[in-house]
Amino acid sequence: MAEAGHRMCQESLPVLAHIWLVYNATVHGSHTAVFLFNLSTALQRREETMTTHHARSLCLLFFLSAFVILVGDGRAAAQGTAMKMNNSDPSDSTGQTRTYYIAADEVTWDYVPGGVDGLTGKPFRSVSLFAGGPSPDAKPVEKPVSTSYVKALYREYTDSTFRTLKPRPAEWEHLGFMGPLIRAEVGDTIHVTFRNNGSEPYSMHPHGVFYNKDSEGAPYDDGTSGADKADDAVPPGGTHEYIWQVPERAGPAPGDVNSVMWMYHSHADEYRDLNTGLLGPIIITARGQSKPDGSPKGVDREFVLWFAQVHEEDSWYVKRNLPTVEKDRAIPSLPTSASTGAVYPYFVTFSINGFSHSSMPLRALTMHKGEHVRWYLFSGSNDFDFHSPHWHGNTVVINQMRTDVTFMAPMQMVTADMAPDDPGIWLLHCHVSFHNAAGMNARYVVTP
Ligand SMILES: [Cu+2]
Repeated sequence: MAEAGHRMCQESLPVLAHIWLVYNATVHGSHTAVFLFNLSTALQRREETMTTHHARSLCLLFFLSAFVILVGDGRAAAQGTAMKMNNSDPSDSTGQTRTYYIAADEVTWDYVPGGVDGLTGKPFRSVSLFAGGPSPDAKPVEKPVSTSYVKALYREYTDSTFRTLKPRPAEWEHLGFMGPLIRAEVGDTIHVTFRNNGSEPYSMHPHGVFYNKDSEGAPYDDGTSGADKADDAVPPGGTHEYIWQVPERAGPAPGDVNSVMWMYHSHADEYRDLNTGLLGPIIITARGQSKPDGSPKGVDREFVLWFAQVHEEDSWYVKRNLPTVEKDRAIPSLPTSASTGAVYPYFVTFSINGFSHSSMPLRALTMHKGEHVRWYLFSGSNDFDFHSPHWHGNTVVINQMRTDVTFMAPMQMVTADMAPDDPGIWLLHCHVSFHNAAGMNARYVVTP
């Protein structure tokens, strides 16, 4: 038995040794390769020169060396993976400090600014059906309704006095009712001074970046107390400084393109705060991959789109916006004559960044043929915030795969790269037909 095993070892060793030689020459370089080459040569000459004792020693030596090298490789690989995938050492933040002054302000937002349906080019008919009387058999009546609501939105200021709003750059006009873009590169630190100008407690809770318990922006029993609770729900009139670090694990992983998008949102009362309008985007570029303006190298244009249904009846400002919502008994509206089973009254809005019915200005989604355009998409947080963004006219690459439709579960994020090659005015809409009919669409422009 031992002799048979020994013979098998002797016969297969030259082949194994050669495979091993090639692997190690590639991975470990010349020293290991030379050693294994000598070993392999010795094994090939086994018939002429080797005694059983020699062969046994070489066999043992071969497997020992293989074991030592493989264990070494495994440990190095594990360490490498850990560094790439889970480097959350905040002391790694040796880059820039990115400072932002952001307030939660109470402002009025119109879901159809300009009052024109961009798909038809005609004035948008903002009406809803209401119960015609106390009897369930009463004929419903149609009444005009407003597309404007008081909301709390994040807005950027120039400094800690919060006196001067920072103008939103033209290329970010498309953000609509979302808060300002927060940018950073791996290695940076983000400082946000947050002022709550609203009438309810609000916070800033980021996704993806590294934070300590005093910068998480969410109240729950996490075993902390004192200063670590000051971030949870900043009272009306209060201010809090959130510090978020940007280690490797907050940036692109090996399968990503050279930037990733996260969101920040209020999490004092997650359900109401999001329907009130408090959210915004964060874009992180890989280390060394930012242009001077912070945008990722090789990308000409970026767009962030939030596909969301917003339940205005769950906003903190429902009483101001819809003072008679229950008394009025709005009937769930059918977006088209063909749709059935409507479950949403008019104050559940379907929009992209707060723009319904293609009311987003065309200039805000304009790009040139041949540019490298990066789309960051994410979804709302309500029960049926499942969306299927679809681009007409051009295709995108997502996770190295080609498509023109993608899919998002609530608050899911997707990055899509496009090289537009087809000039025109193109539809970009949620492919859930009900959502599209209810207004979840926009148009983008590719210039020649
Ligand atoms: Cu949808």
